[in-house]
Amino acid sequence: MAETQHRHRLDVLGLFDNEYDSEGYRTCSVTGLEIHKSVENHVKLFGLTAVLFMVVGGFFAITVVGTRWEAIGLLSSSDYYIHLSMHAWSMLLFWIVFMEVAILYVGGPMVLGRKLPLTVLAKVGYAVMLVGALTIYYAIWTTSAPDQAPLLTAYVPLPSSPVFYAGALVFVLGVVVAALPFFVSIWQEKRANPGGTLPLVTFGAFITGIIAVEALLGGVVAFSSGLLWRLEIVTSLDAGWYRMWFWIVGHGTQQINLVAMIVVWYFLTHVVGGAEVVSEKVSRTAFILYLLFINMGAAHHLLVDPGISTGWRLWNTSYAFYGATFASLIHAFAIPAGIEAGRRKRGKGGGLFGWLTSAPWKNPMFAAPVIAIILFGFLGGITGVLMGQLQLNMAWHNTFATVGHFHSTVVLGTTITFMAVVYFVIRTMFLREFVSNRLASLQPFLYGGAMGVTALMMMYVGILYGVPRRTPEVVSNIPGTDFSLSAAEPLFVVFGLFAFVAIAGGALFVALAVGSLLFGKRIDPAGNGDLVSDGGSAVASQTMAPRDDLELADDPNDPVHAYEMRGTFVLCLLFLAAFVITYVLNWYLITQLWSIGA
Ligand code: HEM
Ligand SMILES: [Cu+2]
Repeated sequence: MAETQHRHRLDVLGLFDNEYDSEGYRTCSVTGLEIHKSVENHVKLFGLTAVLFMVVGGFFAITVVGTRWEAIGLLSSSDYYIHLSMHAWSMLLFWIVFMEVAILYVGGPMVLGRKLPLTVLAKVGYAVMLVGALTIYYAIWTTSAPDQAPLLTAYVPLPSSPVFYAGALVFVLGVVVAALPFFVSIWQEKRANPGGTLPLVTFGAFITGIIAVEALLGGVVAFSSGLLWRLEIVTSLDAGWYRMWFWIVGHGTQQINLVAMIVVWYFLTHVVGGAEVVSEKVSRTAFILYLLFINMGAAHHLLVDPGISTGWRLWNTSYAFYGATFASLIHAFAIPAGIEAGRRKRGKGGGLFGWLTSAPWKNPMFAAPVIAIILFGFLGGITGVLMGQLQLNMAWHNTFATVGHFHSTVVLGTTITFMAVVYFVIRTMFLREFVSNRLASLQPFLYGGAMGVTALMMMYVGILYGVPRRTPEVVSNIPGTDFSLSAAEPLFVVFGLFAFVAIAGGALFVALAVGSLLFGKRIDPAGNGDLVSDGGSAVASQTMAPRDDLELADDPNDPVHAYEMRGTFVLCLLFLAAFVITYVLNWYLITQLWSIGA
């Protein structure tokens, strides 16, 4: 009783006041899941916090772009690095990681129909993450000589404030604590259901969780040794050693992003798009390949480091890492194939691409993940494999093209996908209508389209002109040299304009999310029928129900894999063609590099 009153007193906006039965459960009309309020409320808390951090990150995107577009030339070089550090930590760590904890709670206890165990730890983890984040903000914002703004990497021997390292350590530990309730819920499920197999979504979330813990432990080593070094308890720290440990977390968190994003792709395309899992075994095998090989990818950040052998670099970034690349290719086939076969089965196919043209494109919870799949694949995935290769890396390394690559992965892929999760949480958990359905339909296209062009321009100026990353001024002036990059100027105009449109698209997302929470009409708990018209609970339960036999979910008299997938096959051929062309082009460009200085 006391607890209920407490909750109501704090909940002035009525954001946490859904109706539950006496046990604290309610049935979701979209997924058919039994949702316990402990899970739902924590998902809301982490999700909402994530959006607020995106506001900060988005603000600093304005100043960063306004500086790199030298026609504007907003910031001085000392301020530039502070703003860039704020942008990177707000977006890549705070926006994304708070969302990821929410996604773990959805993929674990929510899908399993369980309570969130150890809610105290969830709250402590949340508070510790928040303290860590604010400490990092403080450290970055008050940077003064001899300390330098850390950027994302805080590379030793660049001295960053010890407060920064402490904040990073606190944040990482907070994430580990917040993830514990997720693992406990999986453990509880296995004890209650010893012979059962985890649902696909939960299985993927579990793999995400394991990769996360590995990454975060790497972060503990990197940031705590950085801290000891800055406190002068340790007098010298090997730069190469730090880089290796840093990239366990720096790259590892990108792998969490990738796997969490793929889990969401399965979840949303099934719930709102009418997809079905074509083969459970194949999709699960791909997740296991990630578990085994994906960490090796961290080595691709060390491809130009002199301290490690060529063989080590080649092995980790090529041979071993292709195990993970292969897994991505499997998902890249399995997800569209699931959409195609599932929709054909439901009579929404027709022709080669009828399953796509008839899809619910106006629904941002469908459109956003599909836009993400396409843009991530063509722009982020292909370039990642290219630049992860020893020779081609020489042309990409530390150029603006690198920034183009990772904005294609973490923005066009992860961020757009997580925006769809936020929309989903607003409609099905906060039970609010969007303040404008039309703008909500438009937003993923606006943001994805503009950011897609922005990322391409980053790649062009980097690869074609060698424009470096992380510098406020190159086009008009490289101090102490006659070397000129001014030929890149016209491309920077395109870059700048589209980047500002993309930022407007991000602002629209925030306005829709916050506006709908504050002013959106309340949806009747049985409402939301429009979300499931193409798929819905019956199909959704397929990815989410625990089962004893992996193929049980599929109707044996009408198996989904018996439906045609030729549209997906054509799309895959297109992808392959794009891959080959880009690959050959990059090798051609590298041959042109020899003429430097000739
Ligand atoms: C409209 C949205 C965005 C725009 C226009 C934008 C623009 C930029 C630009 C121009 C830079 C490069 C600066 C340089 O190297 O000199 C940058 C860096 C960066 N951005 Fe973004 N960004 C956006 C959203 C995001 C998001 C959503 C994320 C993460 C999820 C992100 C993560 C990063 C990171 C990690 C860096 C690198 C910082 C470093 O070098 O240490 N950005 N951004
Ligand atoms: Cu990486």
